[in-house]
Amino acid sequence: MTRTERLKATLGLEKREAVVVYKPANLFYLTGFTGEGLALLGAEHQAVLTDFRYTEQAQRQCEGFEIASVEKGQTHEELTALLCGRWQVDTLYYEDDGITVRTFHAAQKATENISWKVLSSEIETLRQVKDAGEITQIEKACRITGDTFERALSQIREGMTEKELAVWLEFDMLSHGADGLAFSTIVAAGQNGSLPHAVPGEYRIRSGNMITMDFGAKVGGYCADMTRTVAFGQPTAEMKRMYETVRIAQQKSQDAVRASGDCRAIDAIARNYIDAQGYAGRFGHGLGHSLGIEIHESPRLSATASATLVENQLMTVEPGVYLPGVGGVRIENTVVVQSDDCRVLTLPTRELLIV
Ligand SMILES: [Mn+2]
Repeated sequence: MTRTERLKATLGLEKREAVVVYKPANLFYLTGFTGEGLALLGAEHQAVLTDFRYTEQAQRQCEGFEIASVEKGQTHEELTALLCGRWQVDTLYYEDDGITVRTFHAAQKATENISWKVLSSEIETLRQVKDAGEITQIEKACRITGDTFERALSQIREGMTEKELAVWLEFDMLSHGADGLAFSTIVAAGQNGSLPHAVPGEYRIRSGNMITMDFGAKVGGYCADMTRTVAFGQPTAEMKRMYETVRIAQQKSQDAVRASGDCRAIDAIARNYIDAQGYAGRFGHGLGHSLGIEIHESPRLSATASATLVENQLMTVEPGVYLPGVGGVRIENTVVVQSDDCRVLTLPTRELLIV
């Protein structure tokens, strides 16, 4: 079954119904299209709607789809209405979290006799479990990311700014096979390490700093996500203790990742351990998230999660400890959920490295 066939089966799509797909990640997942436009998926017809700039690209990328291009002055919504008339569609499913209010109003106006139904997360649910081809892309992305980290260790210099190190990481990934970046690189040195999502700035790295690097390559449209904290020069006893706490929390919780694993219970393994070491409240984010076409996907490993893991989901496991005025430590691996355990795709050591 193709992905669109699976979606139509999940929805029980009837002859007079169609799905309109605007969200870029869903559009790419269902059609392979990376340009601007949308997909219209009927029970018997399916089309990618775009404009002149992407027509040829869509023809190359979207096998099994009719390619419809807007005429001059025509909106995508008017073209949608035209196809609905041709296909005798009277009901459209749409992503209520994927289009603007303006687009929705334009679409409703263009398709006066059509009724609209909200799609819940059916497409995202299909995306949760990855096929072999998707896992291969993420594995490649993780390999490139890990190799870049290994090379970065000999590049860190006294006086280098966080931003310079971030740019070095990004350039190196792109020079070694990454198609793009999975997200904006985080480099946080010294006290900045207490900000989980620090933006790399002009702070100059100096001896005694811990440096957190959170970054990832994108390959074939799929993301990698990795974090390591290293010591530049001798770390204090306090930083070493923080590091060991996070390292053990990461290992214990990662060891619990397997099919049928409870997302909340896995989070609790890391959280309880960190709390018990005297850092209660200093690990303020979830333990991990799924990833794929997007860097943050469902399910999540968190204190409020209710899902259980399924084989071939990709998860990050990334506990951290953050102490304002002192700094922070985070260790993050990307793993594939397997029936009895998980396969780790992030290969660099989790031991404390002093560079
Ligand atoms: Mn992450």
